[in-house]
Amino acid sequence: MTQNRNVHIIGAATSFGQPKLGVDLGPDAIRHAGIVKTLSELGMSITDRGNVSCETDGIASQYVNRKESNLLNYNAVKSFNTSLAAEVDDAVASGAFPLILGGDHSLAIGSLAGISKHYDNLGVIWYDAHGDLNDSRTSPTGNIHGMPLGISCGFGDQDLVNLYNEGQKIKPENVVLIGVRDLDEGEKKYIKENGILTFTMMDIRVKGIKAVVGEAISHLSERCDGIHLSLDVDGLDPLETPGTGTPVPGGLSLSETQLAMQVLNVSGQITSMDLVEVNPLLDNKNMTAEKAVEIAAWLFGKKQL
Ligand code: 5AB
Ligand code: MN
Ligand code: MN
Ligand code: MN
Repeated sequence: MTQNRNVHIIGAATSFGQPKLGVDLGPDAIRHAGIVKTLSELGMSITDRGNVSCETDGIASQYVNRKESNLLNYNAVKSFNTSLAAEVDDAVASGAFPLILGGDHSLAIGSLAGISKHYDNLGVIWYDAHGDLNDSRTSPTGNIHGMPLGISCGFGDQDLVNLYNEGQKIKPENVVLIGVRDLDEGEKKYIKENGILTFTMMDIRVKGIKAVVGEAISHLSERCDGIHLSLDVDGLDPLETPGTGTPVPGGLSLSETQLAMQVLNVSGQITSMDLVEVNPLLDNKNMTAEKAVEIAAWLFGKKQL
């Protein structure tokens, strides 16, 4: 596979999956940091499809509307992701590489719903401090941004599992976690029971990020017809990317992330990407959005010199 140079940027301006203000401004912060110009200069053909948003009637600010306890902003998350899935589906149908800018990570429910329609066996690399494998029973917070990978694997609220099209969107054996260091008990159990290939920060310290990403790619390319990269900026260390709602110390450095993206670029296997959890209201002079642009640039082939 070679890199698809036709990139459609889709802003997922949502904050419904968590309680902190400002993560819905992430897509525009990444635009201000120069995503279109940077990727264009690398020879990509960029279409910015603007932001997907949805009518909420103040649902987010009231932080209510639970379907059942422990699924906060349930209706808003569901309606937002249904709109997002349609937009992403349309981008993939047109032959483009969808680059979804977030926004909180609950948006992956919609992005994976739209993308997976086009693949028989979509692989997913989840680059994150967290597993995002909770459901309403295991979640300590009720925040749906801690659940999208579980939901996409068919675990949890069945209306969210069946969002946009029926059934689970990805198989747990087609998932690789990279950078995890903050898992809840239910997530640990889910990973063990489903045999999800997991590289914790300790594994990365032992093996090195280059070997880890190489293993992830060889695991997935054997069995998958496309690979989605879902990159949560809290996978990086908060020293590098402070503008995010759930920072966890001891993460990947920017240069390790550069190496990871360059290995993925050389593989030519990545067919779509989420770049999520950038919150400019928690940031220092938009540096996290600037790092997000750098990360995308490395994935799309930027070289050191
Ligand atoms: B993120 C936590 N596991 O479920 C939960 O940032 C944190 O998308 C989730 O990775 C973090 O609330 C979700 C404690
Ligand atoms: Mn995270
Ligand atoms: Mn996440
Ligand atoms: Mn987060």
